[in-house]
Amino acid sequence: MNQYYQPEKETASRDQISSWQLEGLKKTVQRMYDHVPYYRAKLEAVGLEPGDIRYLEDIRKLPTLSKDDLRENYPYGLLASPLSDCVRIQSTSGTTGKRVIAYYTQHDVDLWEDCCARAIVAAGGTKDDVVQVSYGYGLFTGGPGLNGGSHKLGSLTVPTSSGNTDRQIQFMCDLGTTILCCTPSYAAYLAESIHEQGVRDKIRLKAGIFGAEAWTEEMRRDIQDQLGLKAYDIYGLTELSGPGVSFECHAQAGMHVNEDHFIVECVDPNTLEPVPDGQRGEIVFTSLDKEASPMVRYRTRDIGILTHEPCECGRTFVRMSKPLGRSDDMLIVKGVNVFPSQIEEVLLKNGYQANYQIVVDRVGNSDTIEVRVEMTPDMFSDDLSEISRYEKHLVAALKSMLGIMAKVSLVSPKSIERSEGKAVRVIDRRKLYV
Ligand code: DLL
Repeated sequence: MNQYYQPEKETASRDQISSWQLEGLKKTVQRMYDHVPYYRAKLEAVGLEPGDIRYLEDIRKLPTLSKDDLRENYPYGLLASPLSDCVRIQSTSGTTGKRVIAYYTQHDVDLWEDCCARAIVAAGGTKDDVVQVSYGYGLFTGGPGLNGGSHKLGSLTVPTSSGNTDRQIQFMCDLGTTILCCTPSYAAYLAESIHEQGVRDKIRLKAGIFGAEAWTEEMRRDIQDQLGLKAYDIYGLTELSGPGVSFECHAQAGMHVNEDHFIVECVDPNTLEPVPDGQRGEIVFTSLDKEASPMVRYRTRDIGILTHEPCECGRTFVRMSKPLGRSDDMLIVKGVNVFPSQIEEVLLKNGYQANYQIVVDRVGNSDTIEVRVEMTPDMFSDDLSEISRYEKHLVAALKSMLGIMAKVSLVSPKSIERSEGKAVRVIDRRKLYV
C-alpha cells in the first residue's frame, strides 16, 4: 500500500480529526492567499488575513466559494500551483467556455485515488477482487477516480468505461467481475439486460459502487435483488477532486466524509448559519491538503443532512445523507449537469421567446428530457415539414450546448401557461429526492 492510503485514520478520535482539520485549514487558506489573487482579494474584502484563523470555528468567518467564482475565473484563475507542477485536468459538463476545470498535481491525484480506494474497501473490496469501472472515462471524474482507487488497492481493474452494454456483460461473465462501479441508472439498465440475455447465473458480482446522480432506496433494493449484490452509494464533485469525497460502508446508513481530507459543513443556504446534525442544509466543503485546486468553503448546492452518531462499522468520520435536493436549479440528466439557463440561452439565440418548459422523466431506467417551446407567430403559419425542420435545428443546438439529446416539441403560440409569480420552467417527474 502507498504512503497516502491510511485506513487507520478512518477510526481516529474526534479530537485527532479536529487537530488535522485545523492544521489543514490554516495551510489551505495560506496557500490560496499566497497564490490566488482573486481569493486574496476576497479575504481582504472582509478584512481577514490567514493569521486570523486560529480555531476550527473561525472557518465561519471565511467567505464562501461557488461555481460562479470558478466560471468567472476560467480557465486558470483559481490555480494555486505552477502549471508545470500539474499533471492532469478533469472537468464538469457545462456550457462551452464556462466549464469548471479542476487541476491536479501528482499529490492531488494520489489523494483522490486513495479516497476512492477507501470507498472500494468499505464496499468489501480487496486486492483479490475484479473491479469493473463502467463510469465514463475522460473529462468526467467517475472513470478515472474509481480506476485509480482500484489500482491503489491492487484489484484487477477492468476499465470498460460506460456504454457498449453487451461487451460489459460479456466481460462480467468471462472475467467474473466482483465489483461494479457505475451510475445507478446504468446499473439498473445492466441488470435488465443481464436478465434479458438470461445470463444472471454467470454473474459473480458481490458489490456495486454507484453514485454521481440521485437514486432512491427503492432503486437500491431493485438493483440489489436483480444483481444479487450489495449496492453502496458514493458521492463527490469535480471541484473537490471527484468521487470519494464521501462513501457508504456496510451499514448503508449515510456516506462517511473523508474528514482527513475535507471539512464538511451543513448550513442554511440563505443565511449560511450552521444547521445542527439531523437537519437539512446545504453541504459546504473545504479541502485540507489539495495543492493545485484547493477549495475553501465551497458551496456544493447539494442539500443534505449530517450525523456524528457513531456508526456500527467503527469509522469515526461524520456521515452525510444522500443529497436530498439542490439549493439551485441544476438538474442531472443522464449523468450530465444541466442548467435551465443554458436551454434558455439556446432558445433566445435561435429567435424564440422565453416561453418554454423543460420536462424531465425516467422511462425504464433512462432519463428523458423534453423542451417544449412556443413557435413564433410566423412559424405557426408554416407547413408541418417546416416545423419539423425547426425542431431538428433546435435539437442540434441543444446537443451542442448540453452534450445530450433533448426532444424538442414546438407548440402553438400562447399555449404554455403564463404564471403570475415564478414561472414553472422545470417539471421533473423522476421523483428522485425524498
Ligand atoms: O458526479 C463525481 C462522481 C463520479 C461522484 C462518480 C460519484 C461517482 P460532478 O460531475 O462534478 O461529479 O457532479 C457533482 O453530482 O454536486 C451532486 O449534485 C451529484 N452527485 C454526485 N454524487 C452523488 C450521489 C461527480 N451519490 C454533482 N447521489 C454533485 C446524488 C450525487 N447526487
